[in-house]
Amino acid sequence: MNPTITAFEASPDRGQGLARDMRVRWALEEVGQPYDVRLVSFGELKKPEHRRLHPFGQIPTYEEGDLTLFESGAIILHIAERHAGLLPEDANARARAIAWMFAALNTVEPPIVELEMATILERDKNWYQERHPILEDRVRVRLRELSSRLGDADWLDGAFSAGDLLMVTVLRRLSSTAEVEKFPNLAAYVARGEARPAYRRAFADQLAVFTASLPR
Ligand code: GTB
Repeated sequence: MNPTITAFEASPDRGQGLARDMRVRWALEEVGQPYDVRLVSFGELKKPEHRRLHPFGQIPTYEEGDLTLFESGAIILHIAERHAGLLPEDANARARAIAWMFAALNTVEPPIVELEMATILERDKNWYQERHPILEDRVRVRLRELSSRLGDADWLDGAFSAGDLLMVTVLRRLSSTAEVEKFPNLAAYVARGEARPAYRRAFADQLAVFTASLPR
């Protein structure tokens, strides 16, 4: 039986692949695992039926037989551990790839989300003009460090891994800014991720949800 994931019925990004179901779709495409999608409204997210799957009332979730998971990182680690293609066989290389997964989610994503949230929710507050450049600086510090580590390599540690998959989706969250483009190697890294056939299939599938919602 195929696993089932949840995704927004109407994603605020209008199908630009910025919601976190995109990374799960991409991982499933990379390993060649077909999957089903259950679309949920914002109202349904907070209902008890959905909270039984996700305590915080969010997407994505993952159901496979009697296993239910939430948290995109945990879902991708689960997929990567059960299928070939997203984690190296060598134990040390595998541990390093998992470290990059954590780095994407715990070190690089938080300042990006903080900046994004402030831009969306705090624009009219009297502290915004002072706080915004501070948040931008925090993002730039991380991007500079990441750029320096990546250098002219294609991927963060050898072959493409779940660490790269997560890092690319995290960096894409800056797509409404010009921050990544200030680091040409990071811009090329994101473009390399986006060019992968599995990424393109995942992107097309989530975009189709938005396209289908448009009036005919
Ligand atoms: N840590 C969790 C994970 O990694 O799975 C975070 C999950 C999460 O934030 N889910 C969001 C959600 O369900 C969707 S992805 N939000 C609804 C709620 O909390 O009520 C965040 C997101 C949403 C939309 C855009 N966008 O449109 O650009 C980008 C990112």
